[in-house]
Amino acid sequence: MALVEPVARLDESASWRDHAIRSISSVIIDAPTVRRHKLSNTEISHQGFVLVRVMLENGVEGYGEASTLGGPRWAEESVESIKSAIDTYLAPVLIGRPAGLFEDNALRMSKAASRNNAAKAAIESALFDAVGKSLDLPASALLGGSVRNSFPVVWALASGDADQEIEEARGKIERAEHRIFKIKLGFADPKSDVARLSRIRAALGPDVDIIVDVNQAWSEATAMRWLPAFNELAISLIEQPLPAAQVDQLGRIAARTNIPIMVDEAVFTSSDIVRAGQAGAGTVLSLKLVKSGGLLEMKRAAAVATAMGMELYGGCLLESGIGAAAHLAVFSTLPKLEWGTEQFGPKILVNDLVIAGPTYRNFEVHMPEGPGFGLVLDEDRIRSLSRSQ
Ligand code: MUC
Ligand code: MG
Repeated sequence: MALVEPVARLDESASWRDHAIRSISSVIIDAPTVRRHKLSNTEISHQGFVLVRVMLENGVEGYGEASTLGGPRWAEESVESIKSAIDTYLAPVLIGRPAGLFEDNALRMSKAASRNNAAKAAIESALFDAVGKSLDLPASALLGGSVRNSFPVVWALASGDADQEIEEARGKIERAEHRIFKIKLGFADPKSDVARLSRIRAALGPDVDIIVDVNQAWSEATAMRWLPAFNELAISLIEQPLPAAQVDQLGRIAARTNIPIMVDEAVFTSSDIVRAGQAGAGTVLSLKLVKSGGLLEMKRAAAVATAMGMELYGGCLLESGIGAAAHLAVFSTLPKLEWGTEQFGPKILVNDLVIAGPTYRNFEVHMPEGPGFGLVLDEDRIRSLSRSQ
């Protein structure tokens, strides 16, 4: 009860009225990628986003983005379902509310719709951006303040063609953009996957860090048979080899291998983290806004994982500079992010959706500077890639 009073009084104060949400709009964007990007269960040549704009009464606009991978394939949300959830259920419960009551706004969204995490995260991102800009503060300051501004950044090799992947990786190393590579597996049979991996390791040499992502494609038996080969290839991390629901089976695999296992699709909520931790299913967690459903919840997920003894990896779902900046704002506030981040999404797009956003140099991604997320949108590009309403 104690909380109700101050919140009610704040609602009436002039500055909270200035920060009240006047409108929330959303648009679907289809952005071409520089090459085909393959996962075990889908492949894309266009990335789908929903761009959210929140306008406050003071005239300040904040941006958020929901990313999907191959329609409702990587997770259950698609750009169409995200837009519909935002327009029909989530925006109406927030209009007129003070944008900076982040927790209260998140509660309202959870009451209006269960799950729909990407949709909620896109709105909450736009709220943080708008309030940060209104207060002339970076969004990270509203999340506890940054402890770092740049991060070692992973690149994913995902064409399935070893020659192309070797050339792509060499280019990234030469330009000092990336020297940690995540190789997508599971779209070919395990024997071909291991052969492809061996060719890449031989070509790139022993000093390059290689992690693999199987995107749930293997059974426990397949993992038992093929994971030992990864030791010889000096693979440093194995991401989500088994189906998301098979947490106990993943625990048994983790107990048998010397290489750390990272849980991705298996873990969306904090309860999932506890369950995975108890089953010994993973020693590393991939953090993503589309899983947590918001910036605050992603921070909580990081804390729960750390308490369960897991290390943290800054995941992505191929966001543009808009979603990448929102992730980096949260990652920058985490006391530990042992595995860096894979926020390379802006670079897989033929053209990013921002003119000012994250930058890539010295093998790191650098957070944009400035109030909110520090973004300047490429409005012409966005217009040309937006679906007609
Ligand atoms: C995933 O499963 O990790 C992130 C990078 C990438 O290539 O795919 C995504 C999703
Ligand atoms: Mg993954």
